Amino acid sequence: MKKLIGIAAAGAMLVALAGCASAGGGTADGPKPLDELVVGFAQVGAESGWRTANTKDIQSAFEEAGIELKFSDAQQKQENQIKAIRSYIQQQVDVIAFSPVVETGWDAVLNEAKAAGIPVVLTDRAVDSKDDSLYVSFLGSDFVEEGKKAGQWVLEEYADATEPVEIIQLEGTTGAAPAIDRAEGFAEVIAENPALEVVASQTGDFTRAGGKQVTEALLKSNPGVDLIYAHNDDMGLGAIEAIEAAGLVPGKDIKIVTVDAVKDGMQALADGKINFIVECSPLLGKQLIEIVKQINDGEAPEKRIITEETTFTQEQAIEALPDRQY
Ligand code: GYE
Repeated sequence: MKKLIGIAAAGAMLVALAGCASAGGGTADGPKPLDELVVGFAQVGAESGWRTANTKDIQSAFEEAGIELKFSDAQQKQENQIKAIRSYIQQQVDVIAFSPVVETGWDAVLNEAKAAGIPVVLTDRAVDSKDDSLYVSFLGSDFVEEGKKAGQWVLEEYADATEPVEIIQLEGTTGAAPAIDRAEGFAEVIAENPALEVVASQTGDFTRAGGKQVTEALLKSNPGVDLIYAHNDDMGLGAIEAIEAAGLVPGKDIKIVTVDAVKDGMQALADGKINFIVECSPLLGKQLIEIVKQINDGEAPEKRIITEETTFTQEQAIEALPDRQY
């Protein structure tokens, strides 16, 4: 009898969940066939090698799954992303997924999606909102942890330092989750050794050109710099160009630590121009498909799905490079 009640309760729950799904773009009659599902994806832009790999991976995962993907590139502007999300709401897509360029300022548009009954999935970057009912799941890396891993390498590298170690930080896009969190994690760890000092910190907007320009200027005002911590590979690659142009040797005269581990970054690491890279995986496509399917099936996806990632030394980069897909 007990068992029967259990089954009845489970049945009632399923009905309730299916109700949620219908409010969320599925049909009241149960899941839609995959080839009838439509997902709108509002991408940040094409600012880095990471982003290009992320876009490719998402597009091919949808193609493989046979689910229609409407894709837009916001060129790193929040207003463009908001416009794209509004147009997806208007088109009554089944699910909206997006990677918020900055953390704040999303409540209004996400409330519109909620009112329209369209579930929202955050991929890669978080929003800073008190209302976590505005999205069903957040899939991506733990950026604070990435900053800590970068800081840990610096801490060990300069464990015996008696003189001050001058560090320049190249920040990602101002207000973006990975810029805020990678700075926070790094600062927390290097605080353990007072010799480690961030003498300058400026945004290079996650681009190679930005990293180069900022480094050029900061090398002039900080000629004694020992290390550059860049929030992504692309800015680190820009820094390499600036360091070489100044007649210095990247990786030796000035050490470089970055985050991402995309192919160009890994090549520079293997070549000895970067000293350490913390991996941040852009391959979120397959997991996003799983989340979309769960929503379509009336199941509640996990609220927070954290990407697994590692770190690379120069030796490890030489070994890993031949199999690197992106
Ligand atoms: O590290 C950087 C990109 O949000 C994790 O955005 C992403 C970051 C990535 O531009 O290269």
